[in-house]
Amino acid sequence: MVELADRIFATVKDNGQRGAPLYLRLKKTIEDAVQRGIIGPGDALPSERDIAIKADISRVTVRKAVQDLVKGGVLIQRHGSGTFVAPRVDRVEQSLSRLTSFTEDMARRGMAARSEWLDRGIYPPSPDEMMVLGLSAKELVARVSRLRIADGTPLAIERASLPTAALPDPEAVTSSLYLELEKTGNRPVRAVQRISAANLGEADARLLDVPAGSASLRIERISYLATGRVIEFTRSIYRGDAYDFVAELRLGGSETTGDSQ
Ligand code: 16G
Repeated sequence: MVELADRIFATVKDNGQRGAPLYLRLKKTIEDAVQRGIIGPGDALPSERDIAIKADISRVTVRKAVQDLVKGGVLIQRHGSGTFVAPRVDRVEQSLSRLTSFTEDMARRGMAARSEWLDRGIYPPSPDEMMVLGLSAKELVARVSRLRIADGTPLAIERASLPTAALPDPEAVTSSLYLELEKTGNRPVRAVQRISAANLGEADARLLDVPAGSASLRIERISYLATGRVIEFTRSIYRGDAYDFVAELRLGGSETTGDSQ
């Protein structure tokens, strides 16, 4: 940080903002450095006195800039230990992939989402549920199964299983499962999906209002909390004629974005 600070702060008087008050120029210099990753979350800033010397400005000016940045959440001050670049919050929003709910997906398309209940309750877990959700045979699982309908058209059958710790009362779910999870801080922040093709059996075809044997997409979603705990294991069947999944791919990085339409 020592050499960096020298470089950053030496530019304060000359950072293309001639005429602006010095404290604003210092503020901008620090903001730019954070934005470009020159200084990152948790990095300590030099003392007020050091900044003043390096930037050749008064300590009062430094204090004003730093206080503004603390108010704006860019920096944090810890008593006795100094000033630091604030930790990044909302990591999820910075990610390229979008983890949205059915209700949100439909709202984005201007469609009204509703559900018909197929089942909801607390049950002993199946072997699959035990494995994926990390439950023991003595624990119970919350199940929420719905026919998902958009603007009157049945689009999907979704069978969600969750640990009862996350959803103690499946009856509490009204329009949106994710909304209910959000209320208790249990909305997932990451998910892995497996998509495969299948032909619809009689019962599922009847629910989705298509002929038996029609094409469908089978989707398994395993969702995680920020802590890494699995929070949702959902098996869905989407109508093949009414739903496309679009994935954006990028060269070189490890991140791809998945989006459903
Ligand atoms: C999506 C998810 C499903 C999740 C649901 C919550 C897929 C394939 N599945 O449909 O796992 O449970 O959203 O939606 O995208 P809700 O909050 O509207 O109930």
